[in-house]
Amino acid sequence: MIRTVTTTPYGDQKPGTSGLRKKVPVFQQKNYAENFIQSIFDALEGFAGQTLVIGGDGRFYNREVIQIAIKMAAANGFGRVLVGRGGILSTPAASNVIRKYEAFGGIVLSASHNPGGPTEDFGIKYNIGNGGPAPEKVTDAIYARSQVIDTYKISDVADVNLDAEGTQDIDGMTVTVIDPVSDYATLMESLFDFDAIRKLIAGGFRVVFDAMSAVTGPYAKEIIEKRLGAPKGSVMNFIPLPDFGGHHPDPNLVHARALYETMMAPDAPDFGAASDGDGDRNLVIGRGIFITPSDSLAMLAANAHLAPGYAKGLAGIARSMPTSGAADRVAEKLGIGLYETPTGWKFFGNLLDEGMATICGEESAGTGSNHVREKDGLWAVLLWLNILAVRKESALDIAAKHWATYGRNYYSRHDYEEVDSDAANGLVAALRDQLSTLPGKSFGALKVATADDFSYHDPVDHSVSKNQGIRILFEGGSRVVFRLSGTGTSGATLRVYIERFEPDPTRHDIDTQEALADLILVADEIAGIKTRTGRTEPSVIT
Ligand code: VG1
Ligand code: CO
Repeated sequence: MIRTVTTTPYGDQKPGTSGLRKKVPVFQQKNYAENFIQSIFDALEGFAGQTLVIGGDGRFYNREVIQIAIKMAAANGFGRVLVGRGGILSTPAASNVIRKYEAFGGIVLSASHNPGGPTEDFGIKYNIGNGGPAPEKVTDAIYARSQVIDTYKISDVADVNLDAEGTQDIDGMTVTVIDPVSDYATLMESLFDFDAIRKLIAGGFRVVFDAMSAVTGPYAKEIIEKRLGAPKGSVMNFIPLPDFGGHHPDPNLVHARALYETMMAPDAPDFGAASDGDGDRNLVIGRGIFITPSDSLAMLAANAHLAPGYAKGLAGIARSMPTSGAADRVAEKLGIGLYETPTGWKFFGNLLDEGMATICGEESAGTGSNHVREKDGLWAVLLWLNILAVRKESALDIAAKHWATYGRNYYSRHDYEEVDSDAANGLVAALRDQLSTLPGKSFGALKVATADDFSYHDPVDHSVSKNQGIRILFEGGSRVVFRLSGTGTSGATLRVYIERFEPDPTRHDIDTQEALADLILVADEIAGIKTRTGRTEPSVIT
């Protein structure tokens, strides 16, 4: 039986960089999740009788919202729901399922790398039929609807059994519980030379993967241990836990410190990797070398043709604006297009759909390709393994040769988390005020060439996205970028991105923070970070 429930709007349901993210208690407010899900459906047209994919990263409150979403999909007239067993689907796996089964779209429940638990973070994101995050036009419509919503529709039925694969019927809609892993594993096998990687591993190459008690555990177990033959134990923390074991499932040098230490030890394995809460980010560390995500994008693009799925070469490379220019040099050498988009995977969708870009990446540990429409953590790890298997060189050697060929983009991001929102907004406003007067000014040896607030003109649908980050570019190619996070759930997070290009191979082994020291000081001088936020140092340096 379908019930129409009266409700009142919540003022704060504006999706950010990647969907709506809030603390669990916010989502637990009466009708909060229902309002947002109904707003999604109300913003869409033409889904009657169509398929909706539903899945999440398994965090606290995942199962409850999955039940709500299924019952609301039935009440709103979808014909079929595909849901991952246990309510699990990694973000890239959800994207694949949407594409493979030609679904109308999907609802992905995740707050990604943010911690989980009763007082931690939760999130809801809508993906469109190409498998990618809804573009701004759609998220704007969802938000607008959420501000006036007065009813939602839900089926009054018992909970669906999420733990048994198979098909059930609710109010005329079919619900099929699917294996969350197999379609994804099949896709990976179609892209990479599993035989070559198997041989590499059988020959004694040691790989470790830290699933961080998050969603990639079952995927990595199946692919890395079962299909590629890595010894049991190669995949660590492989059981998805609702609170990620109390950790941040954020694959960076702070939260995956243990993996980093392991990879820097004298008896380190050959290759280490980790993924985040929802499986779309990756951390890649070779023995004795951390590869920054920006460098990883460039190195993967330069070598992708060594994997069967990319043997024909790349059509183009896309990167988010704050991501380093390392990939630009690869695109230039390959003679292919390089596209610079705002932060957030949703901006890559059109470029991938149009065949303009094949590989995309963000400095925040996201890399992916046209195989799905999300960034994909395990995909990046497998592409690295495929390249290592073909080149038969260490990651360290591959990186050193890459820098010798293209030059090195020293790069770091400094995050100031949970700063006062007014202070953060004031800082950005003050930067904007300086944009016209900065060019030509000198700070020590650094002279500002240009300064602007990044605006993106989508070459496919011609939409314009303004205010996507303040860029200060110096003569010689160094730059600092400032923007506020759109994924945080308390206060504001200021991100400062710092980059310097070094063509000289004799200067490619400097410590990154040291190589960027003068720019870090100038960033503070221009933005007044310390005085405005009251912070003496960043909360996280990646
Ligand atoms: C961050 C990253 C961005 C990424 C987004 C979603 O956004 O900077 O590159 O696309 O998270 O990734 P922001 O607005 O906080 O800087 V995930 O893995 O959290 O879905
Ligand atoms: Co993520």
